[in-house]
Amino acid sequence: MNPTDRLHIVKGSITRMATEAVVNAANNQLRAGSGVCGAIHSAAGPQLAIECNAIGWCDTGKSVITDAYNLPCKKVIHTVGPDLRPWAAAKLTDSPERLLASCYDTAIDLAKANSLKSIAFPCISTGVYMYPKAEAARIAYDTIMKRLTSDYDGEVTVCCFTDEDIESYRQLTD
Ligand code: AR6
Repeated sequence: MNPTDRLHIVKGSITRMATEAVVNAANNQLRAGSGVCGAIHSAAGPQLAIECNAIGWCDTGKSVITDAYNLPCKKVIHTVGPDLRPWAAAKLTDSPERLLASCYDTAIDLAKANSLKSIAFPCISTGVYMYPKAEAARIAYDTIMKRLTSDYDGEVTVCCFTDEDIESYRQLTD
């Protein structure tokens, strides 16, 4: 199948995705928060927080993998997007663009390393972390397409939650 046919843009909740891996928009401490993270933790059940606490930390732009517990997927890949809220953005160690691209890259790296043939991403950093949605969609799309055309032979789903997110991806794929 050609790479563009292996990218799917859908609207819905990430907790319903039956892909082998689902990506969580996490924080550095891997604590259950709001948004995607809150939805994933409540659908997975309390054991997910126990495993996340044992890992304890993930750098911004990096990813870690856990079991999925009560979720329909096999594994959850937790990635920490750049936080663009003014007090946090000043502390970033690299450009927001490179850090956001690295979230998608490191999550796909883990999917590959664990032989996971399908992965669903939410729109990382575009909620609490305030990354502008259109710009985040362009970075996500470019990074995912690069991997689909080079070394990842699985399927990638971008799971949009809002009409604005879907619109951002439509403009890129039309
Ligand atoms: N399924 C898919 N997408 C969703 C869902 C859902 N159930 N719920 C919200 N979104 P956010 P971030 C969309 O804030 O910006 C948390 O507290 C939402 O519309 O979840 O990376 C973490 O613990 C938005 O487009 O993640 C961190 O502290 C996108 O998901 C922090 O927020 C991302 O919004 C991470 O912030």
